[in-house]
Amino acid sequence: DKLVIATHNSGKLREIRALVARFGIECVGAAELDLPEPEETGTSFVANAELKARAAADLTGLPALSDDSGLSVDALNGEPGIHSARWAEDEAGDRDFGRAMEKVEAALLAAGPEAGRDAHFTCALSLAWPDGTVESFEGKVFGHLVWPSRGDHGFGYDPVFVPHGHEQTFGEMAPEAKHAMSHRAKAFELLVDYLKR
Ligand code: ITT
Repeated sequence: DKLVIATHNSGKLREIRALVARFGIECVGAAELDLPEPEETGTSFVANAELKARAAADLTGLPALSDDSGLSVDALNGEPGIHSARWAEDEAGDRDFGRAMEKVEAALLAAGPEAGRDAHFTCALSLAWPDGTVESFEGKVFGHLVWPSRGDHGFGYDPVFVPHGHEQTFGEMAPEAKHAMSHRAKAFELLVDYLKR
């Protein structure tokens, strides 16, 4: 059986494919199947991941794995958080993460000199089955933000995020290094544990 990777984000798709690869499971992306993007009406990462996985499993009759994720900045009360993609959008809906990273920097400057740089990424992975069941798993990675941004690996906010205990941003790390510690990899480990049980 095929597994639908219920995301339209090519950066996520690349990372999830790499994580799934060692299990030899055949994957197909939501964009390849021309699946619509459901509206993300949830108020948490898990709620949004579940509605995306559910929608894809219902439409295809295949198991579907979705990912809802984002960057939460302590001094901004957790924003952009579940709105991480929206912070990158202009009025036309086009995304530019250079702009999103500048907006985060500006918001931190506006928060004043005391505002710290601590932040974390969260990833909720949901696995929905055609029979209606759904399971969700959440992973986080903690670190701090740096400007100017550095590196062109990864995607999204990776060039401004330095995980605790490291010097390089996720944008500077090789994909394997990010996979060894990322929010997405941690959520995936929990998913694998569940599937083994
Ligand atoms: P789908 O809903 O189709 O999966 P999306 O990009 O709209 O794609 P989200 O609503 O979950 O997905 O948006 C999360 C945003 O947070 C995403 O666009 C990234 O810019 C950012 N993000 C998530 N994981 C990240 C990571 O590992 N590194 C950098 N940025 C990340």
